[in-house]
Amino acid sequence: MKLATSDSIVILTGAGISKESGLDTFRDTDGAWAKVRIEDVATPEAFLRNPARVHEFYNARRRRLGDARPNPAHEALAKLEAEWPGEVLLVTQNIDDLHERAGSRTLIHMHGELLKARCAFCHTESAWDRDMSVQDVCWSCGRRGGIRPHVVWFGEVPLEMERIFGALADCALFVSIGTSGHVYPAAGFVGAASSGGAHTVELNLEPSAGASLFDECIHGPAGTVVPEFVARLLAKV
Ligand code: BJW
Repeated sequence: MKLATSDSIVILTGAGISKESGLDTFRDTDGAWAKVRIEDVATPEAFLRNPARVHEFYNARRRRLGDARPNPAHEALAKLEAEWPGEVLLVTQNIDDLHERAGSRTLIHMHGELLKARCAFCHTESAWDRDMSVQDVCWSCGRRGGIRPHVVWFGEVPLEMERIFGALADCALFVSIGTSGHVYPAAGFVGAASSGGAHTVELNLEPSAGASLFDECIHGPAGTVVPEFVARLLAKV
């Protein structure tokens, strides 16, 4: 891998990076989608049909955040951002706050954040760290029943797409960590980065659905392979 220290890096993370912190992935045999149906909790239609069921799913996950701690993979990415001379943009599909808690600052939560709420009526956002219910009243418009998790469900447009695709077109290195490569547009980032001339690397427990699209694949637990990969990059500085 030829990389100058002034080159920019884009990193994509998915649920696999938080697995060793005690949070569930989605598509592993013990993942969230083995316990609940996507159609019941992760679509706008599910929220219209049964908002209490959707709140129950996200309330349980929000409560579990308190017990989770950043692991060595989150910490290594924060160290990379702090020490790499070029730009480092971290794009996460995860709605947990483990990257922030590890110290990452240049971070996009493309699928939203568990610790924020949004009003379906007036579209304003607010920080939110407690259970959510259909009885909650909007802090801005005062209406009841529209408070929803600030997350991106199937059929909704992920956040900050223009900024992400701009960074993918300009980066020299794209690294995908702990994601199965089943969900678009994130699964298409490797193609966008390759088209722009970037070297592409997958770090995942096992080959993802798009593994053949990467220039280099390293398979193993994120808590081990990410710190090793970051050390390899920082040795160039
Ligand atoms: C480890 C590990 C360890 C385990 N160490 N690794 C047909 C074709 C193409 C696209 C579509 C299509 N039909 C519909 C679509 C679009 C749709 C889509 O992609 N569907 C597919 C299922 C086919 N996408 C959308 O609707 C998106 N919106 C959209 O496309 O808008 C249009 C548009 C886009 C761009 C510009 C303009 C317009 C929205 C997608 C929303 C996804 N939402 C969810 C839930 C909300 C958040 C939440 O509840 O948390 O986001 S679904 C869920 O999947 C969640 C995740 O962020 C996302 C990705 O999952 P992830 O992170 O990859 O987890 P897993 O479990 O799948 O994989 C974990 C991996 O880790 C595994 O590989 C393990 O091996 C590994 N692992 N332990 C390292 N210790």
